Amino acid sequence: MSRLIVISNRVSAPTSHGAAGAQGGLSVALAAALREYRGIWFGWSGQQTESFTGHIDLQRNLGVTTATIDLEEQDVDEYYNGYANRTLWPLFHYRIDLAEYDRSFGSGYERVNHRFAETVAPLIEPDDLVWVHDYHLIPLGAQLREMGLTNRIGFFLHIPWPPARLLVSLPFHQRLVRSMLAYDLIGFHTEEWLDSFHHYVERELGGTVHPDGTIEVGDRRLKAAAFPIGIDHKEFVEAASSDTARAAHDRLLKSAEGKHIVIGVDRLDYSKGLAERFEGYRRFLEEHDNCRGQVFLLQIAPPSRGEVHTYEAIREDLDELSGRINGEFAEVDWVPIRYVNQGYPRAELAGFYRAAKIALVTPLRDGMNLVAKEYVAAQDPEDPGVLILSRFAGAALQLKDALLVNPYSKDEISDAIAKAMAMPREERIRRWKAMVESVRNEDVVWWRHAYVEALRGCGEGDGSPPAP
Ligand code: GDG
Repeated sequence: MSRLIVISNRVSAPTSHGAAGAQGGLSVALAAALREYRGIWFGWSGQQTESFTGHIDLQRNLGVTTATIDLEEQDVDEYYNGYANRTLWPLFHYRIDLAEYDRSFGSGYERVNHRFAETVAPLIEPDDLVWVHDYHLIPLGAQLREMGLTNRIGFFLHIPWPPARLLVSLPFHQRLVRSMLAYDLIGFHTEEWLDSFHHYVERELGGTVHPDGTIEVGDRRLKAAAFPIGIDHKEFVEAASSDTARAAHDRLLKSAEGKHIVIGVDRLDYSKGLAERFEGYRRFLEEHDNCRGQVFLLQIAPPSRGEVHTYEAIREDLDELSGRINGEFAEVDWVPIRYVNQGYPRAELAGFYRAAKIALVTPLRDGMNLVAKEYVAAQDPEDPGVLILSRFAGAALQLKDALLVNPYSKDEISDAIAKAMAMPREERIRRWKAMVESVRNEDVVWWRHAYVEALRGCGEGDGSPPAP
């Protein structure tokens, strides 16, 4: 069987104590894929050096080989903090107002992709399957082709693909998208992002999309398809019933003193709609004064990308907003929002999810959103909580039995909280059963098999993902 070479911006070597802090399920999932297919996980170490050396740090931990490189400070500023997180991230999340265009970002992005290509190419053997991840590395496939690689190379985008009308606001957008034609298979989370990609290819590149998912532009033929990522359901259910989870659950419930817990867990990021969520919750408190003192919002929001100014700004805004709401409504024995800027180990998180009667997962735009699926997985089947989910998260296409809301509407958020608080147990169970079936069936193991087998089949079969 061919080896799998996974390439992503950051690499997290697996540890025996599992993922802690703000590390998500994706790194656990990729490590599992590498164990299964053997191979190497290549990317940036997260460390900076004075000047780029190309030195590869090869390590083997718990059956996974990782190969990492350090980057220069200028690389990190222009490629990671710059083009990836100040240009592409906001634009792809429909925030053209926040997207910054700077010539040095674009050249830094190209340069680092080239550095990745040059250093990883010698590690790749002719039969290897190469799987490139996310918006940091869009042009990498084309750079590897320039170095003569003829392997099957796939790309997976973890964030939304924006509508063509937005994407054209990016300088050199055609150059970026044309570079993607070097891949054999491009994966998105949902049909919606896939449709937007098709639309761009037809409208801006004059390409053709065939009914079997093949895309043709000039003499290039490739596949694009939707592969909705899942969580490791089995692992998460186990984590939720561990002693650590039980202790976290009991600690939170004890401190709640009988009040309903509404939970939110998000990296501190403007795409997650935290300010809008707080405003929606404030509307709920205004409209349901009988519920004040009966409920509180626990918002866990570990900071991310602190080097980028907009992230500092959102942090300040949220500090202020949560403080204002608490000042406005708090009583001597009740605070409406517990706003926590730190990460917790996964098992503790699972315990918190289980203790919460309601989850507010209301991103303004999200490729998928794994928190929604983790919340569902962690519930007690006899007495599950209610998921309130943004209709603009990729997960909303699978979790149709959540209470779907427009995250920009305070009224919808407020009404959904009220509905969730009053929802009878039978209805909660019925909705949860429908949701957990998709979380269980379309889990991360299904996702990686579907993608890797489709990549392997490129040029042979029709490349479409197998049924779950
Ligand atoms: C990108 C896309 C897509 C959060 N706080 C803690 C913690 N987390 C974990 C969650 C979850 C992960 O972080 C967040 O995943 P999301 O999917 O919700 O969001 P992004 O980080 O934006 O991920 C997204 C994803 O890629 C995968 O393709 O779904 O749309 O934006 O796993 O649990 N984990 C721990 N402690 C915390 O305090 N341990």
